[in-house]
Amino acid sequence: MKLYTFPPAPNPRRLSIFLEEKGIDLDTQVVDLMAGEQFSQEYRAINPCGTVPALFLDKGVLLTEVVGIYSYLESTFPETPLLGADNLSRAEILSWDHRCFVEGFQAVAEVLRNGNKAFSGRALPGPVAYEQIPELAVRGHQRIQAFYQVLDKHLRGRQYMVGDSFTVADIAAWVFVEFSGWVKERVPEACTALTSWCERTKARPSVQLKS
Ligand SMILES: N[C@@H](CCC(=O)N[C@@H](CS)C(=O)NCC(=O)O)C(=O)O
Repeated sequence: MKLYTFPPAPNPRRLSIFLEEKGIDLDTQVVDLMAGEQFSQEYRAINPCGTVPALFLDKGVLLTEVVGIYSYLESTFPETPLLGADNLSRAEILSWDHRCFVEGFQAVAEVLRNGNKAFSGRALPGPVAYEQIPELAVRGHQRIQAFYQVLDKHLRGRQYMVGDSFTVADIAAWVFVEFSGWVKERVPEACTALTSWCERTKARPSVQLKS
């Protein structure tokens, strides 16, 4: 199996933390998004979506969604479960992972991709050249603030996003908080539960940025 990725980008970062937590070492090729390598013919032949991460399996199947890659790797490498140990916890963990993606990541992406000339004609990732809608950048800032409040409320009285261990729900919430910094947002001081959780998460070896 071979992983195509660009570690600094948020979706690849979710996967890097997952791999680090589980101690999985994959054959990896970096697709440099800053250099536009996702648009190269060579990469498009592998992943027509032109996104990272992507996991090419020995069976000849390509997985292009983090959640699908998680699912495959969790079954293949069951040690250190990060998707929950029972049906109910898995359902809650995946629900939070999804909320973080939709309400958190997409809000940051709305700001980044609609409020920055570098993404002109590339307002969404992928092969279609979507134009920017500046109003989405304004709305994105509001959505980020709203999602900080959601996470803060949820984390009151909790050590982790779900249950009593670190899971992909914590990974998603953490990468959202990190990614929100890219658009100069930060967790408000009044969000004390979210801030304490961030302090605990920040101390984990798996989230340390590699130089
Ligand atoms: N739904 C995909 C999202 C993948 C995605 O949007 N990746 C971004 C990096 S975070 C990308 O490849 N962007 C390419 C581009 O901006 O051209 C997943 O779950 O991984």
